[in-house]
Amino acid sequence: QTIGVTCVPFSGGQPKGGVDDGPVEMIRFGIVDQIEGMGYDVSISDGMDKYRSMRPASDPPVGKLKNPRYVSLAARRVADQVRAHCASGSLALTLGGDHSIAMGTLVGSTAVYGDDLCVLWIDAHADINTPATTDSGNLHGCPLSFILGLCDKQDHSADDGLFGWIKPCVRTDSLVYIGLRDVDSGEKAILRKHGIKAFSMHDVDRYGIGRVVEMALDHVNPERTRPIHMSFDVDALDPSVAPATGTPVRGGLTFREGHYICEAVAETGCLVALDLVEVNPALGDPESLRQTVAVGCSLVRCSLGETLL
Ligand code: DIR
Ligand code: MN
Ligand code: MN
Ligand code: MN
Repeated sequence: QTIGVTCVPFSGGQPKGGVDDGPVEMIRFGIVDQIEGMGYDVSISDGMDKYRSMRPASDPPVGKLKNPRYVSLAARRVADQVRAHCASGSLALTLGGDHSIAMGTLVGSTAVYGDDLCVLWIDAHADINTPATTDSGNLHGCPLSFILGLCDKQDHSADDGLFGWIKPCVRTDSLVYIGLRDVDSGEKAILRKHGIKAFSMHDVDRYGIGRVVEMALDHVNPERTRPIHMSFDVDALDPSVAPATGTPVRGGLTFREGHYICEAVAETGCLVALDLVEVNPALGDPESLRQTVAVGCSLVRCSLGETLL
């Protein structure tokens, strides 16, 4: 089995610099050697330097959306690279970068797996704002609205066709969340309206992570036969576990709960794409950075089948 790695040094989906250094720090920490050490072949997409140079000279907001051209260009490139990995039968591992790049990873994976694919979104946030509901204008809070096709016609006239290349490619009942605890009121309305399954930290407290993961998989993948794309925002973890991230929220997943999710997904044998995003090495002291990069790498290894025994 080959792991097709796409490094995306990109921060245009939110205002804090440094998250573009997430991939290089994970590489420096040894993620590629670690994956090879598990017996996988690794193939790395070329031209990761190109993401930085893609920033347009001028990129004024469209409606409320910030850096819309830059985000669109970068995500489009991500989509091509992830599609290529999936098409060759590799598991597509994407190292971010902020979460706006998931517009690209999901377009890429669904181009190959179609609507058989299901999505596990592990995050403190729902990332489902539309161009109309977003307060911040940060596109890392919006990727799912594009992927699910929730932007209404008005949103689209506002973005001038900029994101028109993203066709709805995941059904709302093929998506499930774990870890939510900071969801905007407009997002809550969207989740309710479309009946999107979400396990918040309240559910993790009530049922325990074991049952939550089982219920989440039962919802989108009852026979455990559908290919799984897991998009893991490191801010799903508690800030005491993953402090170096742009929008930390208290009351998150413990170290073990985060790893349990990855181990359980690995056990299904269905994982075809994994995003590990929002590691920001610029935030916090050197120890916070080391801790966050290390946990990012171990989440990846567990998702690829590393076990405790
Ligand atoms: C907020 C925060 N919902 C927004 N989103 C974040 O800006 O749309 N996503 N931090 O990761
Ligand atoms: Mn988040
Ligand atoms: Mn749109
Ligand atoms: Mn996110």
